[in-house]
Amino acid sequence: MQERLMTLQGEAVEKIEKAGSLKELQDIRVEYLGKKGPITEVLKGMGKLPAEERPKMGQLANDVRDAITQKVETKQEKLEREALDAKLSSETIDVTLPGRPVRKGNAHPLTAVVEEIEDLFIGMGFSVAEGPEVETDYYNFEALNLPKNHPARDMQDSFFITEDILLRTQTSPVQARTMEKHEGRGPVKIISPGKVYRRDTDDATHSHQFMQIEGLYVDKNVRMSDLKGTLTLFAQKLFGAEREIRLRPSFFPFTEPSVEVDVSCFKCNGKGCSICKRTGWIEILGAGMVHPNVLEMAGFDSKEYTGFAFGMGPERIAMLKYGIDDIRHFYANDVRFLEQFKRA
Ligand code: FA5
Ligand code: MG
Repeated sequence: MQERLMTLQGEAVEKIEKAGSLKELQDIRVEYLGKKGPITEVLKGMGKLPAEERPKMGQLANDVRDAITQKVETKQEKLEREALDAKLSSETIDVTLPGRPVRKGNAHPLTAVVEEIEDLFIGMGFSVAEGPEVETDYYNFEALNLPKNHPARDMQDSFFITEDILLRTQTSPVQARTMEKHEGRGPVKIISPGKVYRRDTDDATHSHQFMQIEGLYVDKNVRMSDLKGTLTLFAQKLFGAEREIRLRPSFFPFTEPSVEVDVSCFKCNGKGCSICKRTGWIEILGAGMVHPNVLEMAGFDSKEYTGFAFGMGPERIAMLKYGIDDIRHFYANDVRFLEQFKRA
């Protein structure tokens, strides 16, 4: 019996040493130490031994079992450590590898120009106001001194939704809405960027949907010279410190007098080139002194208050600033176009 035990121990130790995985080791443990294993078998046969040999044999069987258990545990630790080392080394991050660059987007050129213009006017004390794109006939036209059937409505061909609701053709309705909120008390000093819609045929300089930026300053003693000063600063900040502006008489129903504002050509400095069509001047916006009817309709006393207003098309301004030859580039979302406007 002693011999049998020693052979079993030798076999088990040899197998344990050869075991290459935790699974294999587990199987060996079950094979030798399990309920149906040879050691249990030996212990069961103990009864057949003479009484004086039993303690000695029992001791030996226990020693063999302990030795095998000990060996399994040592091997198990070793295998676990190896598995962990392998995992750690395979998951190591090599921080010296070059990174994969993340493609960065940039602001849409139109957004960039609108934000630049906003910042500029905020710096002059204006705040930003907004209004709805689906507008009533009242705010888009009537409150701006354009009663129903007024011939000047033809200047802006409109998308009507019902007889009284339309897609706004201009940002000027925000003037009327903002003044109403002030309930006859100045100052009102806002700019209002946003989308507008007209039934214009799309071509290189026209779109049926485009942006405008409205400006409005109403207070006591606001004069035409304030308008000129404000717009001169605007033109110089946007197109260069040497720029001048000139005001040409024009017509808008909501301003009196009304003007078109030109900036001296930034390309040829006024000498005449293809950008300014040889005139030395480029038209950038429409403006004027707020019509007394518009002030009164919005609840302002036109004997006490005066104001100036202006409206510009940021697409046209961006086209001038960046030399873009077709307004449709803004809406086509071609990355080859958009990526040219990455700011440093
Ligand atoms: C107006 O819309 C007036 N509300 C501007 C104004 C405001 C005048 C306040 C006085 C006081 P006008 O129709 O000219 O004006 O349009 C203003 C600008 O919008 C134009 O100078 C142009 O830059 C732009 N614009 C007009 N139509 C289109 C179009 N179809 N596509 C792109 N831009 C356009
Ligand atoms: Mg015009």
